[in-house]
Amino acid sequence: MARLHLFQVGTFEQHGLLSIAAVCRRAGHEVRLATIRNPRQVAAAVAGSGAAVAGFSATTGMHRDVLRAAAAVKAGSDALVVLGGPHATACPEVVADPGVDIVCRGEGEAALLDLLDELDGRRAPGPIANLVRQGEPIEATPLRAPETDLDALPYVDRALYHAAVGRHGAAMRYFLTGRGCPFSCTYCLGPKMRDLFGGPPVRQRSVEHVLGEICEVRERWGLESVLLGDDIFGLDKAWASEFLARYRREVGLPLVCHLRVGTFDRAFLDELHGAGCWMLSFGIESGNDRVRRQIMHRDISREEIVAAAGMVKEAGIVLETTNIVGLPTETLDEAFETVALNRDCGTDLVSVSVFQPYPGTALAERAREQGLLPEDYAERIDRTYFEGSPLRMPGIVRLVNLHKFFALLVAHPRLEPLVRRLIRLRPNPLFTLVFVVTHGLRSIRLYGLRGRRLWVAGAHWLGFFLRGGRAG
Ligand code: B12
Ligand code: SF4
Repeated sequence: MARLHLFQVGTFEQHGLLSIAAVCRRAGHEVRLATIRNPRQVAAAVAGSGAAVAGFSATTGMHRDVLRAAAAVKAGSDALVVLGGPHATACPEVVADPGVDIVCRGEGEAALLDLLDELDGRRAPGPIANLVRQGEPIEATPLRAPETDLDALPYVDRALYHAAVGRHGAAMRYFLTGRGCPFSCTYCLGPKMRDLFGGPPVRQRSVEHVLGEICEVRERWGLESVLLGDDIFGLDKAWASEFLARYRREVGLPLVCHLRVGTFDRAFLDELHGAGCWMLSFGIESGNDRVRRQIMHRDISREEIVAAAGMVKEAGIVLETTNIVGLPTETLDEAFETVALNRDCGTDLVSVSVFQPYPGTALAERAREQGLLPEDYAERIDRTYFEGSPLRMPGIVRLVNLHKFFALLVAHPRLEPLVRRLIRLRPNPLFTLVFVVTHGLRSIRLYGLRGRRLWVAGAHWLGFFLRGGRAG
């Protein structure tokens, strides 16, 4: 038995880490999980547990905090530090960081299990697919195909999560019915993963496996509503019909999911609604055809988006739309078209991000070639996509400011002349406050927050504001 200590940023259920934990525990290894509060606490936890491996997960932006914690672990123990997650996959050269011993590219369940087995003497030492060790050439590391039989993986280890993070009541819980997406939006890491690892673009769990997990969670910890976190829910309509019919009978709890325009019709929405789906989201992303089609590679027309929104509303489902502003070469007027399209769609909840050029994505690469990004742009990416932009292009400050007023403008179009004047000013705490209040109200509605959970969320958003719009 080898000992593994995993660390996560924030309190959200990180299914990547929890899946790794479940696989390693099933094989008989000892696994602990903690949230990263500060480097000293992390180093003390590893030293205190006698872990042979400390595992961290990082998205680009969060990686700086994670690397600081990793460095403290290296300074205070003999544990091997392994870094995984989207940042490690897209930027494996981070293995040269003094705080890191090994980087995991792509899926980590089988790779980390091989490493623990090696340390435990159950496996002969040697190269492990997906794991890049410090000092070894990145290109020499073999990559393994993603797991196609997702039913072979155990349910994510929520017991470990609850022990580390607490229960947070029986609120909305997050489930994944599959992995992957067949589309190729230029700002997303999904297409890069497909290029690197191959395999089928979408891998689906069986209906039985997903329902089994939902029912287990309901019995063990209580459950009020279900969030299906797949990139796009129900691409396989036969699968989705069977799932929704059984979900309605066997679970019957309120449901939220994410769709993509062009992958559903009214009949599917009726099935969703019948199963308890009260809210769904889809991406508008940009209201301007040039930006949406040429820059983002989203081959969806304005008319299709408006028609899809109409169908969602006719089906009696609350509509959330996701949007991005501040894309490379986007103009202010083009971004205002995104505001207008949200209004035309009658969006109930508006979610909006400032574009971040995640390394490995096609759009980051193009922006770099166009001279819109500094060489070290990955180090300038925010922890969240709610703050600034590393892009160097005329008008970017106004676009970043518009982000803060976006949801307000969708609801109150008469404010547009005022907002057009205000966004000429420098970014300031008042603009952040406008965003925090509008976004906070959205979260309250989305998660049905009340009582203690409302206070916790309020404290989170107040903290976000006091830190000047920076998370964590
Ligand atoms: C659901 C989701 C969220 C959820 C939960 C995130 C979470 N960490 O679980 C929420 C809403 C909280 C969220 C927030 C954010 N997210 Co998000 N999110 C996703 C989404 C849609 C699914 C994640 C998921 O559960 N995947 C399934 C699991 C099984 O895969 P996985 O997490 O990648 O884990 C596997 C491997 O990466 C690896 N691995 C992961 N960690 C480790 C650790 C070790 C030690 C090892 C060995 C291996 C390993 O093994 C895992 C199992 O195979 C992805 C897109 C996607 N399809 O992956 C984006 C994505 C991960 N998110 C992204 C971003 C940018 C964010 C935010 C920064 C945005 C924001 N506004 O703040 C935050 C940051 C949160 C954080 N604390 O780091 C980007 C990351 C891009 C990048 N290059 O870093 C992605 C890839 C989407 C994109 N734009 O392309 N997100
Ligand atoms: S549809 Fe969503 S998950 Fe799929 S490539 Fe586009 S942004 Fe990524």
